Amino acid sequence: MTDKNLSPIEKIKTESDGLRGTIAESLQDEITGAIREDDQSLIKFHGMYQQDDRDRREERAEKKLDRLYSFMIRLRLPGGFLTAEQWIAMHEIAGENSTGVIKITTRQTVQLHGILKSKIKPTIQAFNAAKLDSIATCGDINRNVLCSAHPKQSNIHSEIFAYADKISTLLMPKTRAWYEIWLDEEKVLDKKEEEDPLYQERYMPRKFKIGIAIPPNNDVDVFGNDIGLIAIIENDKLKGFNIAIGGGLSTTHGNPETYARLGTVIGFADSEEKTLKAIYEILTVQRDYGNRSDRKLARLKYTVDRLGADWFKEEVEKRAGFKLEEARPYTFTSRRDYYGWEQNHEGLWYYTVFVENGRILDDENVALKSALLAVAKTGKVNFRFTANQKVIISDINENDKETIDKILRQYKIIEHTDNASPVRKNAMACVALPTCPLALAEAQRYMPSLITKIESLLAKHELSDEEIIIRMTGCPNGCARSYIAEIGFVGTALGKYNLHLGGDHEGTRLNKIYKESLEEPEILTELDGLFASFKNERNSNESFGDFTMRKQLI
Ligand code: SRM
Ligand code: SF4
Repeated sequence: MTDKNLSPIEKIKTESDGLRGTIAESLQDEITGAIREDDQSLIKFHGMYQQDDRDRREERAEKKLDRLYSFMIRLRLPGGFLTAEQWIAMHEIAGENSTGVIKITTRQTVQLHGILKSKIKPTIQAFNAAKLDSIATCGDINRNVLCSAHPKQSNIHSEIFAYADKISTLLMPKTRAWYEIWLDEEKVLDKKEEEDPLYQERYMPRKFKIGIAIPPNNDVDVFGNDIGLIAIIENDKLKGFNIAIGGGLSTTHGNPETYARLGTVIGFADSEEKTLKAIYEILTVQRDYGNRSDRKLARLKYTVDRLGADWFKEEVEKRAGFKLEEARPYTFTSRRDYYGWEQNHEGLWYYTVFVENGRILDDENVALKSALLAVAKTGKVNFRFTANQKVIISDINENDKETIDKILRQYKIIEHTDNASPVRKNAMACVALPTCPLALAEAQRYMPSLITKIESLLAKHELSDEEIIIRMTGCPNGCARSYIAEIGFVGTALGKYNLHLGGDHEGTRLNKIYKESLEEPEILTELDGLFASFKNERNSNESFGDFTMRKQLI
């Protein structure tokens, strides 16, 4: 590939002086709430996005005012774990510097929105004081590493969970830019200290995502990741991981070259050393062979399909110096969260809270944010985020369970969780409007009311107990993984959605477009008919997704 063909972001990365660019100067500029254009690409590697309030664009344009710029900051939380102390810090930071809403993402971490330029540095410094960072949570680099969240999932959950942190650490960039810019650390003078054999100066061709699943629950949607690790456990011993490559769930409307793809299992690694080495070399192969001219085709999935999964595997093995073994058998049966109280093998208690679309706030229905703060203040819990945008109050001793239960009852959290229907509990929507610049339609602001209407349809057909997985995204990028839902809504324009059908309960099948650009009345009419057929023609225990596939409705 000649330099001429490289996408403009490639030049920004290589000329950025280790991701510094002119971010420091951009921050000083008091004339605008924005930062310079090239720096907007670079701050992503620092875990931030420049955004503006899209609800207010028109009004501000009429008044000839600049857009209302602010920043979103995303934390790096491998496997989605926070201590009670960190929760309290995050609660305070959210209140002081952001919109106040703590947003759990589909990758087990937290985003704060609406942070003004002048508040970025104090926010990062406050996070750092709580031993939290936002390094590499965005940008062309390895992102937050997922791991099955529920400790009851396995007797060796903590051993497997530790891999999320190990992988995250292994794949961190070597530049000290984040520390220098946000924490005022002294500038690195000897550039050798920052030499980065993995990312070099060009970083990855595109974002890179890794998830670890602990069968039989695929709560992390492991096949939607660039690398998916499936833990193989025999007699309560971790034998190693099956490795899947090339998962990715984004498409672009009208661009047939783009597609969602589930990861391909290429083999098994039987030790920690081999697993980490294989992961590292998968990144180096993608770094060297990924498409750096067309960002739409730059994810690992396209490299794997262009060069072949067998070629890719051989190249990884050559670089790693060992061969992967044949993949071991495993079975996924679900990808749901276990709501309410659950206990793990050591007798510790866990309460999974229903959080609609991952938004933690106090609203007219429930004071979720205050409740979780009260729980954190007991100092007797940890917090774990799930890849389904929910939170688990975790690691509670038998003696402390009553105290936590009392707080949850006092704030009506138990009622709130118990009363949510199965379909609402399983649903996810991405952020979309008003902050996401790519949104074509609403998602998290609209999904709750649509679910209420879908609940009525399900009740009409006596299907209220069905665990149907419904997901919505405001554009085809797939942030709430709508392409692997049983019912997926993908925004095409304001108020319009493509309706996808046919995903399964285990996250092992992509859905397909059933009808394009439907408005709400059409969506409800379609679902009414589909639910009626499902009720009358389903096989026993058949899920809605399996039914739509068997009937070849798509
Ligand atoms: Fe995403 C871009 C939100 C998970 C695929 N995603 C964005 C941006 C940053 C918009 C932008 O580029 O300016 C959104 C910010 C909205 C906002 O205002 O907060 C955004 N993505 C999210 C989150 C917050 C959705 C949520 O409601 O939870 C998730 C944050 C995850 C995290 O903590 O790191 C989120 N994004 C995903 C996922 C799901 C996953 O990773 O399991 C996907 C599909 C899987 C995949 O990557 O293939 C996803 N986001 C994208 C893409 C398409 C990437 C591609 O391959 O083309 C974009 C657009 C881009 O990168 O150009 C995108
Ligand atoms: Fe924004 Fe689209 Fe992602 Fe939703 S799916 S958050 S609209 S980029």
